[in-house]
Amino acid sequence: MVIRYELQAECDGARAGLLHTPHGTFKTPMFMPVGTQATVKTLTPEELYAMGAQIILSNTYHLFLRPGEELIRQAGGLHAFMHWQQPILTDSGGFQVFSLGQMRKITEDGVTFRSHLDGSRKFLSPEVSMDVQMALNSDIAMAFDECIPYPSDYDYTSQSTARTSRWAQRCLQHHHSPTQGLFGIVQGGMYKDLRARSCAELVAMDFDGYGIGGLSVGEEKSLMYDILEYTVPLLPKHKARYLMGVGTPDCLLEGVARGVDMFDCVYPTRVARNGMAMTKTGRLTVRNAKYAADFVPIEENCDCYTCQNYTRAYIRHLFKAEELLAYRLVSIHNLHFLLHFMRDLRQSIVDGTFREFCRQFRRVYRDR
Ligand code: PRF
Ligand code: ZN
Repeated sequence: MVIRYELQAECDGARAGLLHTPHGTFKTPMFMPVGTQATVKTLTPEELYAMGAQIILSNTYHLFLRPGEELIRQAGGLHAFMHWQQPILTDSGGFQVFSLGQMRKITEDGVTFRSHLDGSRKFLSPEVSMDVQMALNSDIAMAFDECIPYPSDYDYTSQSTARTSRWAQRCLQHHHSPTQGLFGIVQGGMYKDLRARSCAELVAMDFDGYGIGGLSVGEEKSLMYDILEYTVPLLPKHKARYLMGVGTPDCLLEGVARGVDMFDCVYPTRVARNGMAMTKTGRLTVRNAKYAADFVPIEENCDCYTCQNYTRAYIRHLFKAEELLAYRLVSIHNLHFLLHFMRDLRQSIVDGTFREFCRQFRRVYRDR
């Protein structure tokens, strides 16, 4: 088996484990920084590694359109191409084609769409997605799915979820790589019976792990938590569960509390480039005028490179002047913050103090 999940500790529904991959082992629960274009924006792999990143995510959709998977195959795969020798997970394109592709048309066969780069006609299907991901040679490939928009009616959700299961079967049939695992993706929208059917069908196919898709698509957080709480227990205990596209501290904590092992999100790096820093008490908009003469770090007691060396006043100045260092400094802080947050979460599971950790977090963290 290429991918193996090892459960180490459980505490109040949360679990700590290890995920073994061809490029090494990482600790779960884990947050995966997003490197859409084969780079985590503004950061070098050395910097990522130093702040505790153990696995990153990249995107089939983007690399398929540019520079093309054949070029990356020629480079020796994605790890060599981007100079990151730790594990990589690639998303299948089944989300980006729906959020970025233009004039898309879904059939049983796959999705025809126009490239958001040059408008040219493209086609993605379970087979194409597997071929691209095998060429990239990521450690974990994701099945090609449809991420259903929210809200969607029962009938559409039912049809789409059934098709995602058929696509998952085709992915499994087409996938053949001794150096890459394959995760299925559960869909089913906000309907519990469809979630249950999706889980049953995918679990029967025996994937190496399971993505939980179709959440964090605009629904209320309470609804997401409810669907998640219903879905996770339907997945096998001895395989990893990955909540796709989730990355705010409160959602990470609630996901971990419900038994999720992996997460990814552009949130920490995207908001960083808008001048927003993540802290234990919530977000801090370092661009704000009130920080103009605030000569303290973004967050006291943060041992990231940014907080060790720069003040809010200086970083605000960089944003105002549109200096490139601004984006780097806040990206460094935000990823450091989130990766260390996950590390502390994990430790509390191992120590049996997860409930205390949650209570403490909920007391100080403000969403806005
Ligand atoms: N499917 C895939 N990627 C995703 C999602 C999904 O449903 C989501 C949903 N939040 C994020 N990324 N393939
Ligand atoms: Zn910091």
